This record gives sequence, structure tokens and C-alpha cells, in this order.
Amino acid sequence: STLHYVTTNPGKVREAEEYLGADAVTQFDFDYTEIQADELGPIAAHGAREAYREVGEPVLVDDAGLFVEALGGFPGPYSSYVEDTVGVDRVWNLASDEEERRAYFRCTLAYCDGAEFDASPDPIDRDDRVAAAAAGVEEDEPADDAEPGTLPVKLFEGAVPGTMVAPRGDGGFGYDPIFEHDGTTLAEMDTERKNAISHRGRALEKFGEWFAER
Ligand code: ITT
Ligand code: NA
Repeated sequence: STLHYVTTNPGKVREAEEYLGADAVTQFDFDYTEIQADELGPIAAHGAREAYREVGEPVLVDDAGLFVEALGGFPGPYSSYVEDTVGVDRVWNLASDEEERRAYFRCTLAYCDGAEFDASPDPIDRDDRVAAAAAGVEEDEPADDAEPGTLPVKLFEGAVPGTMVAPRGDGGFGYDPIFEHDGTTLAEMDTERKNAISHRGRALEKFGEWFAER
């Protein structure tokens, strides 16, 4: 059976299909309730439960954000709202006022298929831990979200460090044109190259390894 990739964003689906295979993934265009939280994990876990209740088949929710260090992690969990309201160019304008322009993208994938999981979390990748710590978001590998009385959700996380730059490139989506990694903006990369280094690619890699054994 196919995996329902829960998102309204076709750019995310392209990347997931490139990584997991086009036959493995189907977009489930569902606007789950984004609870107010300052971390991505609880938002994604809540969304995965809601989406699973809706379809009754395996779902993967993808919650991502851009965290600019000098701006205290802004726009972070509010990245979608900020893109829709002020837009990417004005986020760059804010960052350009700062001398320190380091930033991180983070992606949390939340999987739910109604079943219980082995509760032992995979150890977090060292680079991701460093990225998370530098982003000011002190975090171990997110604990599997399994509150009593709720559906179990398995979380996977990826992060990529970079630098805020004036917009370049027309690939990718969202904040890709203003985020540079190793001299190239994510919008200047094709999907395969972005996946090889990106927050989403790292999270998909962890998910893919776990899912293959399941
Ligand atoms: P869904 O919630 O329906 O998945 P969304 O685009 O709102 O779609 P997010 O809330 O996860 O998804 O996205 C937060 C914001 O970050 C949003 O403005 C995205 O465009 C942006 N974003 C997410 N992943 C990104 C990436 O890989 N590159 C650039 N921007 C990204
Ligand atoms: Na969203």
C-alpha cells in the first residue's frame, strides 16, 4: 500500500518522491490543524494523528521551518504564516540587517499507521545534533510521541546549516532562494542535490531506513 504524504505543498512531494520513489508516495492534500507550539515535533505529531483518522491508512506529515539565528530562530515554526504574510524577500531584508547570518532549516516527519512501535528512538545523527544546538533548539532525537490514549506517532528529524543571502535561483520552493549551503542556494540545486544535503533529505533518509525494516 502507498504512503500518504500529508501536505498542501507540491514541492515537498517532489522531494519525497525523488527520495522514496514515485510509486511509494501519494500526496494527501490535507490541511491538518497546526497547533501552536515552539517545536516542530508536537505540531507534526498532532497532524499525523488527525490525518490518520481521516484516511485510515499510513500517513507521513512533514513539518518544516527556517530558523535564523540572529533573529532568535524566527520565523521557525511560524515559517508558513510568515511566508504567506510578509513573504520571502522581507525575511531576507530582516536578515540582511544582521552581520551574523547563520540559519538552519529543520524538518520533522511524523509517521502514523495506527500501530504501536518499538519505543527505542534511533540515536540522532551527530551533525543534526550540532545543527539543532547551534540553532538554539536544544533537542535530543524527538521522543516517539505516545501519550496515553492517543495514536502512536514515530518522529524523524533532519537539519541543514546555511547562510541567509539575497535571493538567487528559481528551483525548489519557499525560502530556498535566500538560503545558501556551501556556496549554493537551495533554489540553485536540482531536487536530487537538494535532497542529498537538505533537512528534508536527512529526515527522509532516517524514515526510509526505519520503514524498510518495518
Ligand atoms: P504543509 O503544511 O501543507 O505541508 P507548508 O508549505 O505550509 O505545507 P510547512 O508549514 O512545513 O509547510 O512549511 C513552513 C514554511 O517553510 C513554508 O513557508 C514553506 O514554504 C517553507 N519550507 C518548508 N520546507 C522548505 C524547504 O525545503 N525549502 C524552503 N522553504 C521550505
Ligand atoms: Na503548514
